[in-house]
Amino acid sequence: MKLSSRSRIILVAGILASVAIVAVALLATRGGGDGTITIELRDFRMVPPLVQLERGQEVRIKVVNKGLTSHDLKLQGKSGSQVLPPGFSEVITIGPFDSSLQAWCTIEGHRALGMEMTFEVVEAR
Ligand SMILES: [Cu+2]
Repeated sequence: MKLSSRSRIILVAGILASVAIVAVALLATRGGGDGTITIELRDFRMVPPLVQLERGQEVRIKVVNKGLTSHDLKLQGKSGSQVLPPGFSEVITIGPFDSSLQAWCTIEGHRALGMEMTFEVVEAR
C-alpha cells in the first residue's frame, strides 16, 4: 500500500501524539479527588516511578505486589505498607506532605536494584 505524503504526515503525527500521551502517563500519575492511586511493586521497580500530590492532600494508595518475591513500599524507608508476598495488596493512606519525598522497598538490596519512587508535592490547582 502506498500512502500519499499527506496521509503519511497525518499517520506520523498520530503516532507521535500517542507516544507522547503514553510517555506522560508512564512518568507521572497525579493524585486527585477521591481516586485511589495504584502503585505496582515489580521485580525490581515501581510503577509509576513518580506520583504528584497537591500540597496538603491526603491520598489513598493501593500497593500491589506484581513481583515474584516479597516487597514493601515505605515512605523514606519508614511508614507505609507491610511486606507483601507476591500477589498481595494493601491500601494505605499517605499525606499530607509539605515537600516531595522518596519511597522505596526496604527488603535488603531492592532499593539499589531500582525499587524506589518519588511523591512530588505540587501546588494546588
Ligand atoms: Cu522489594
